Amino acid sequence: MKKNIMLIGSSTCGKTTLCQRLNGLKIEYQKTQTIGVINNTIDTPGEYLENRQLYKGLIVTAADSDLILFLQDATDERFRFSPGQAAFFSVPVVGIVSKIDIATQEQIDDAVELLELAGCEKIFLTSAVTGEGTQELLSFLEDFDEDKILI
Ligand SMILES: Nc1nc2c(ncn2[C@@H]2O[C@H](COP(=O)(O)OP(=O)(O)OP(=O)(O)O)[C@@H](O)[C@H]2O)c(=O)[nH]1
Ligand SMILES: [Mg+2]
Repeated sequence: MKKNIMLIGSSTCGKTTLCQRLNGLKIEYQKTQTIGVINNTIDTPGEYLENRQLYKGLIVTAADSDLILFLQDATDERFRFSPGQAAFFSVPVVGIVSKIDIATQEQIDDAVELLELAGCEKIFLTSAVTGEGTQELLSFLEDFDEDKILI
């Protein structure tokens, strides 16, 4: 991946695990305490989305990103993104439904609908644990060109 990708989502939605998967690293649980970079991937703590005071940290960090991923855990009934939130960022925003290995079809469909409402231009269904859907995402990231329309 040559572009800088930033991951945003609630605590425990699977951002760090997906970062590990995308970068070919060992999958191991590690609570994210602060914004960190793994190769070209910018991992953020869930609290930055959940806490209004910290949210501006995401906006500032997004300036170094070429693409943003909004992650939603399909099994999580809380949805922290607001309608049209993707428009706050000046780069394209792609939606990721995470944990599809333990979600029902209904939960996955609901997560897709909510990410569309948040303004995501394209949505991937993934499991960072089984690897389902991550190859499609990786291929997309490899080919991503911010000058081209996503869909
Ligand atoms: N079943 C399943 N579990 C997952 C998946 N992705 C992450 N998890 C689990 O969810 C828990 C939280 O994952 P993290 O990747 O640390 O979540 P995070 O979004 O980085 O969380 P914060 O750092 O707190 O913001 C861990 O126990 C992971 O093993 C997935 O695709 N499927
Ligand atoms: Mg994390």
